[in-house]
Amino acid sequence: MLRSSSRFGFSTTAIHHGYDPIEHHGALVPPIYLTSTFAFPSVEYGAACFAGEESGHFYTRISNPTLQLLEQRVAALEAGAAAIAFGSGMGAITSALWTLLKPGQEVLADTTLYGCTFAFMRDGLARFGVKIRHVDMSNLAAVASALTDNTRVVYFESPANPNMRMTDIEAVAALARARGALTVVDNTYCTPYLQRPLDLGADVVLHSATKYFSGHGDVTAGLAVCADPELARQIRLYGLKDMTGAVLSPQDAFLILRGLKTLALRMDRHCANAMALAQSLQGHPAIEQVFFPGLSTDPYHALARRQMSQFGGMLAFKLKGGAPAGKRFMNALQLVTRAVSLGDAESLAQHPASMTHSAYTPQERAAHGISEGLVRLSVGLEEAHDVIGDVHQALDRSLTSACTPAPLAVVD
Ligand code: 3LM
Repeated sequence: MLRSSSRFGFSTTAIHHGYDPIEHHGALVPPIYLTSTFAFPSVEYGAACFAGEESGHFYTRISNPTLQLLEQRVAALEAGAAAIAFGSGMGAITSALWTLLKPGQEVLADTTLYGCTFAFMRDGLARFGVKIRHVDMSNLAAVASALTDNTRVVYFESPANPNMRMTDIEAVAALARARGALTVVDNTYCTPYLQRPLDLGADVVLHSATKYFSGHGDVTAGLAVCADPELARQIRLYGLKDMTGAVLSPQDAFLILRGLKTLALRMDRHCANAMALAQSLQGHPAIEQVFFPGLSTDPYHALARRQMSQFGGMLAFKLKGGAPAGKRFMNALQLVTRAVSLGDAESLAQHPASMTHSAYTPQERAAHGISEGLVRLSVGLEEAHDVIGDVHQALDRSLTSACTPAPLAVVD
């Protein structure tokens, strides 16, 4: 049965890697090991597990067969040596960074980050003596001069949440490596189906598996994937086991394993729908600028063509009428759901300044390129023409002053 991904394509790996039904009573679908603890055949064996001399499972906060299968599959999909599953994306981010950093060391982070990641660095890491500096990662000269001998971690998202700025992963990872720093990339927006940062020289890839990996908006989960198995071991044994305890439940691991089987199919549809919507928005009288790397006019288009296999399912735009027009637009939506998160079957719209990026102060948002009027869309799996129709009617209504929320349409 299939044990290694090297010979097989993305979906074959996502569906089969690491599991042989014949070893599990013929069960086609991997069983859920719904247990918090594991019996030891002898006290000596238990002691050897704790000493790291035996690789058996002994407590689900450290490892569990259902989580292990998920970890092996995601490591194979990201071309990593090992992965660790977590109870949320923030669990993955905090567990990895608490493990990698010591007081006195520095993180060099992109200017734009998901709001809670930014807050974790500003309020969490900084409080414990880690210095955080933000630099525009699309400016390679600025990155080179911002790196110091104390820089331990270079951290970014590409495309960045919410404004779709992009970073040249290969170039930044090479600069970081030359100064002895580790490159950590949040690959949530792309998934390994669209982009594989480890292949481009990154050291650690992080995911909110709550998003596309799950794909159905019914679970929170996270993953860290490392090029170096020793780094993965440290993140598991310090970051996960002792520092955050952000363990994933085996039932939720099962849901992510199920989501992975259709990831490629769903991403193709998300990408096609987002491209169709982005193209339809160009030149709309209500819109000042569309941010989507698939548009040939986008400043990151050439980089996206090089670094990603398609352009993703996320886009953002700025309305000419600023934040008030953005609110009118969002309240006029009838099919697209007003909600944070992304990567679900349903198209979702949110206002970063008051929602996902409200942890930034208004001054920080201005300095970090997150405009108050920006609207973000996670383009779902509905028929593209239905999403386009709803977004356009809401844009048309945003040009007038009506601001009462429209009830979501019941599709019958
Ligand atoms: C959101 N994002 O709507 P969890 N990394 C990235 C993310 O976008 C997120 C995380 C990590 C959103 C969540 S806002 C309250 C809702 C790029 C989450 C964190 O811990 O699984 O939510 O992942 O943009």
